[in-house]
Amino acid sequence: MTPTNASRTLWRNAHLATLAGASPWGLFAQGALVTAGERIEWVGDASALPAGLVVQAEHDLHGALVTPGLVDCHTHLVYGGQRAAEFERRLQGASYEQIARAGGGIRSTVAATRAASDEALFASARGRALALIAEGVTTLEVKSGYGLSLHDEARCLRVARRLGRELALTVRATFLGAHALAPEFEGRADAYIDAVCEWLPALHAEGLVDAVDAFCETIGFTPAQTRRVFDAAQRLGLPVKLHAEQLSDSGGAALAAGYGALSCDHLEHLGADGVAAMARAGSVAVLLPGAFYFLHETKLPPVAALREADVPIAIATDHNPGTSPCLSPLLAMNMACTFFRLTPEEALHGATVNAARALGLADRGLLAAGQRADFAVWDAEHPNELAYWFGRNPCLRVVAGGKERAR
Ligand code: DI6
Ligand code: FE
Repeated sequence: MTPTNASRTLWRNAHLATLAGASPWGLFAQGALVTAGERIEWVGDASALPAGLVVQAEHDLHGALVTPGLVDCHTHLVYGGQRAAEFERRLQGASYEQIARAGGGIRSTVAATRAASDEALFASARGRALALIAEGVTTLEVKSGYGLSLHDEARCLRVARRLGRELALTVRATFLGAHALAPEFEGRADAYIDAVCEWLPALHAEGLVDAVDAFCETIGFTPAQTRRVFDAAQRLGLPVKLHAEQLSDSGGAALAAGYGALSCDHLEHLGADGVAAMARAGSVAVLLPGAFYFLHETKLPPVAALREADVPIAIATDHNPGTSPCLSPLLAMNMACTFFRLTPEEALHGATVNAARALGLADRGLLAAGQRADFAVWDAEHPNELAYWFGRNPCLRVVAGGKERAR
């Protein structure tokens, strides 16, 4: 091992699911990990640990399962209020579209978000982030999209940045100004898109944007409007991703793939052309079973076609107050298996390495030398249990950037 100034820690007696290498799960039943500062320096079978290893700290994991830290690559974590009353209305027969068209839905959360103080937005988002971390999440994406003005979108993105700083986990901030039409722009969607495109350089200059997203849908924005947002992102060199084909097929995935999108998300109504375009572009398919479940959807995303085309599949919670008030990445993995028929191994890849890729992050999601030392320790005998239990949290410890998170 090369000399390092970073403090070195040995994690022994680990049942490793590295997700690296050719074997299923990348298992080492009697494994060990060596971390140096924020990175993994060595990982493998304990019998092969380098001779004469000098460490500053040592932890015995007593045979517990260790996986890469989970990556929740699609959340709308920062918002004011909640929408339990809308849930009740939907149970009485109103559809999500009807409520949205009547000015409820996203727009009601926009009003609550604008009315909330920075401190209140931070406090509620912090609580939600802690729930995700408690289930093994070490990297989190947070979208804006409930401010819908330059002032309020910036406030939400600053809260996302503050979450990353104060919770010592990686937060990727995605600008989703094109989430819904701001009330000030009623009947003037094109003018609103002009405004969104004007805000982006200012938000980017403040260091608030890692990627740009839009909601391309009959109740969202058209493909032509989405294109204008993506052109603005491209001018700044920012990567794009898209809420595409959630409620209907508007060709959004193929459009996004044309911009080299990191990911296309939802995708229940994705057709063969969209799959082929995503495969060519290397875009990740982010499946969001929480929203599928909570909206009682029945149209399944084309998982077999995505597999056939080698499109990487990721799984996320899509945490948001309207369609997926879910704070459990493990439940999302379970639902990806029960509803979408992913294998438990695909679900774990989907919540780790493929989710990292959906955020443009190549340094995490696997346990391998050189990767970030982000991992979770579980009370489980085999990694297939992570997608099996639901309503139980088997997470014992979370390590992010080599440091153990108090939980
Ligand atoms: N699709 C969704 O499922 C969420 N946003 C989106 O573009 C819903 C957001 C909400 O209803 O508040
Ligand atoms: Fe979403």
